[in-house]
Amino acid sequence: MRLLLILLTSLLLVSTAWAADEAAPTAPTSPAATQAKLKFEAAIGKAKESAAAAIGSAREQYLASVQKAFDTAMQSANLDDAKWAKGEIEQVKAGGAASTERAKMPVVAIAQTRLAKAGERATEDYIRAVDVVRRQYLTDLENARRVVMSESKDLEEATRIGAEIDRAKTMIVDPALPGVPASSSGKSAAAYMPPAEADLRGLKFEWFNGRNFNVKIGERIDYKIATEFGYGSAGTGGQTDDFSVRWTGFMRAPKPGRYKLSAVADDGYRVKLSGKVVMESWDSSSDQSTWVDFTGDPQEICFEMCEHGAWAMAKLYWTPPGETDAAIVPPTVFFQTKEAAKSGRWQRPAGVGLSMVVFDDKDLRNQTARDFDENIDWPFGNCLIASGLRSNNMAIRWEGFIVAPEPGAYRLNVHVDDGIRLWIDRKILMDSWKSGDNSQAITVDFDGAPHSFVVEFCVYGRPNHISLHWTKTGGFDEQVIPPSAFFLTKAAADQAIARRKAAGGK
Ligand SMILES: [Ca+2]
Ligand SMILES: [Ca+2]
Repeated sequence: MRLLLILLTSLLLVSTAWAADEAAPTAPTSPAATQAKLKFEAAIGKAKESAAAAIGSAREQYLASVQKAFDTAMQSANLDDAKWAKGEIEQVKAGGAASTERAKMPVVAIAQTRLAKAGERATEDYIRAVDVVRRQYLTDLENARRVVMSESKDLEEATRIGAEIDRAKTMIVDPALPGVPASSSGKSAAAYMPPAEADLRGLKFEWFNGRNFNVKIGERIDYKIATEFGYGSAGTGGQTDDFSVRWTGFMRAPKPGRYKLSAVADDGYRVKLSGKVVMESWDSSSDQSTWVDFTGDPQEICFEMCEHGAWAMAKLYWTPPGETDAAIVPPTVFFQTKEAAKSGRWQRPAGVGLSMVVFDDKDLRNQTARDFDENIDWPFGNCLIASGLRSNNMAIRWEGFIVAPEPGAYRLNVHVDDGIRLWIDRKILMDSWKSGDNSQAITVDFDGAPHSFVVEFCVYGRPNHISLHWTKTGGFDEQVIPPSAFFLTKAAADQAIARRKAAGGK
């Protein structure tokens, strides 16, 4: 089967890449880094073994089904079928791929489907396992670098470890990477990730000029209802005042129960669940709350807000059953379709967004959570950023790559309270690690290429928020930097740029 071939090809690609790399002269040599690499390779080996075992047993089951079909064909003297089954058995036993053409014999056809599914599952499991292993390796390398910096103070070794960190970041997550070209047919583990078209997370987000949805200007997918437009527009082409926006889609609570659902927006808002208005404050920005019994079934949601003048924001937050603190309603509950919400399958396509690490302290020492984020836009105020994560005396680091929609000068500005640091291409461009409003702006000349991007943020007390915006000189007014600008890996960013070019975009 093609799926198996793809899996085997991708395993091969990864192992080849690492074998070739081991000879690289720039490999770190310190004991901690060496140990990290050994541990890493052992874990990768284990992930491969388990993928191979899953595939092996699926192939055994397939062979048994084909054997059964062969026996049946022989009994009924159906020589054509028997011949086909015999050839298939020989081919698979010799290590070859199963036939991709759908077999005429129903038993085999069913077995083919089952084998394809098993192959898909094994690949997904493998990719997930590699990602976990990679993250551990990165943590170990960071620690090794810290050891080198504090003990032997060997700067060359620290640089080598830094290079290894960079390499490990891109090498593992996505095997179709520089140095590991995707095969001519494009078959690689990356090909397994759900394509962007199949990504049904999030809500439809539309923006309009006029306070009452007068003229629709644009739409995109948004991943949570918590955004700080600030003094900017809701999206390209939109006005910065007298506008309105609407999020629509489906939500499914993580567990059934009675939730205290709350909302706020500047200047007004209206929240509908299954078509019924549950909160409305169209002429004022005051917070409202209501109790909602979520059953675990998907529910249609519509959040509308209007902006009159000056500053603008919107936020949907809740207190889940058994919790005492309110938190922003998390992205994992929102889906574009009812079917997707029903399945609850919330899987991010490979390589999009930013990695997001949450720390329990302002010095970014004690990591408490590791997640992904679509963009940097958290008007959390007195809410938790997520249930179970404290929101004072903490810090967050976002990391990934940023791509501008077109080359040119951009004004990057951040609305933040409290501390902020921002690097592009490892150069620190914002550095204000102190309490209070630290909103500031810089000008960046972007070309069309991906640039490495890191933001660190800390909170001294409450309330607090961070929202990263940009303005394209001669292009568009200030807006929240949308999710489409962020990628986890350079390879993913390069692929997206190539796709956009192919689609005729910029
Ligand atoms: Ca405004
Ligand atoms: Ca306003």
